[in-house]
Amino acid sequence: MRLRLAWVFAAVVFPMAGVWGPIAEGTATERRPLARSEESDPMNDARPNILFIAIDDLNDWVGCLGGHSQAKTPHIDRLAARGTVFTNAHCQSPLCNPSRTSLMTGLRPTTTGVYGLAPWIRTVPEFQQVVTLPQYLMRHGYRTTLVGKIYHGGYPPAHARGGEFHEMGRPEPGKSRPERKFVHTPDDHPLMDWGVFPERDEDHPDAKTADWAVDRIGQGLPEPYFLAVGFALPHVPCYASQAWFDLHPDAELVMPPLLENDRVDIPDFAWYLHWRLPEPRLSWLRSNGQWRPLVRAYLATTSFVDSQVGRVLDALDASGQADRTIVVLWSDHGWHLGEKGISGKNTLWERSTRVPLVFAGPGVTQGARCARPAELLDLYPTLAELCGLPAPPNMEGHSLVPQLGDARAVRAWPAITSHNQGNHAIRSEHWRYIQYADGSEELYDLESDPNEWRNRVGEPGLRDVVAEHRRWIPKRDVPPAPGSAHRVLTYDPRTKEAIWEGKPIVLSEKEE
Ligand SMILES: [Ca+2]
Repeated sequence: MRLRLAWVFAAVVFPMAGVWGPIAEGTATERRPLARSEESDPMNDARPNILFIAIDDLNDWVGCLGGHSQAKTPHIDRLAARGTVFTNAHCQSPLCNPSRTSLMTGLRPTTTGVYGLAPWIRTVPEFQQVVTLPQYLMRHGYRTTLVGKIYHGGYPPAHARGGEFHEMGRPEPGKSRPERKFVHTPDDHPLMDWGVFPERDEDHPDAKTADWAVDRIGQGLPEPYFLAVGFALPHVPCYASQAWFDLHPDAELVMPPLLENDRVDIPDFAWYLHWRLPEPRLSWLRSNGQWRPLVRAYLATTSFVDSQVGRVLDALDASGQADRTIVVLWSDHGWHLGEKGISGKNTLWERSTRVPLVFAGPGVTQGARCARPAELLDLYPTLAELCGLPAPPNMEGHSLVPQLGDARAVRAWPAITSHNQGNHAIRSEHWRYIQYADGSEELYDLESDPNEWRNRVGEPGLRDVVAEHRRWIPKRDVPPAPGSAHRVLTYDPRTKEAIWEGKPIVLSEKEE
């Protein structure tokens, strides 16, 4: 009982941190009838459907990206084989809410000021009327259906869903928590847990999400449709049944490459981006014998969520609609599993920013791999173009259609990731350049140093490289939007004071 109370308390204190948000409650669906104007487009018969699959906190540990030699993701890999996989795709923010807000609006976090786990974009005065991807598709006759985690933490709030989409699936709740946590991290945050649970795959909330999507596809969605299916794993808690752990035996586990003292050549400001987090540091994982179990659980839950992706893909194939359906699969950001001394996200390094991004279906080259930099906010204009719709206005991303036709097609832009005002990473094909709010910098040669172990920013021979990357720092770089909370960092260059979640940062209190 005490544990349950603790979890209720934590859910109140960390309302935006919940993996199983209000979406997962109840069995009904919320539906809105189609407006007449939405049905009148005579082109609708020719427009492809969109199956939009989101995975939470999945880094490049998938077979087709090769981020971990033991990743077992046969279903994502088969999707990649029948489409184009972007091997250099990056999130716009290394955190759920800002990354998803950016993807769904086509706007950078530095434009909206949405950097934290709050606010919901519609509460930001300037963006109350912003047209999201589902809304844009609705205006062009698409039936829009969402299930699982698409926006962060149950956004939009239940009272504010009108006009956002036609229907939101509310699958039967799965068994989301064991009786007792397996792992007790320093603050014992309810989400920081991993282990074998539940006993049966079908009881996991992600299986319920897949069930709902499979049923809906089987019933025959009115075409053209946009069906968004959002899975919660491998976001913590990393729970899956025994079979998925058996697929990744502890004795054979390959641990991620690690350089001791990796951070000696990194500015202190890098610590400020993830000053205090529920995700434990590597030092804690090691001293508590939890590093291997976490790596194993991440691989196991990734394999499990891959199997649920497979069920949805099978349902699409069985529907007879696959040849007129674009499938896009993405993750909102990556995850550290010990690299650079931490677990979790909230950094501007490759481990946090690199994401799986796969397109398949009409207009997409099969079996292609594109190494050009791609951004998640490219999805909105890309899907619009693939569907033959007019180019949506005010997009900050760029359509990937040229690369979906020819993976070698040149791309003029790097991928940019920002985390709170003033902190940016610029990822080109060859380099990663980072600039923090206090002006400190990093530069990595990803071709010779894929683990980003050697910060080369001070080398005289690389000044031109630094200058070329610096010019991509977003010109518009706004402070946090009203209502910002959770993971919010501000910096005052006059006083040199950094504030983390409302409290001044004192460097000597750094927790490594
Ligand atoms: Ca996430």
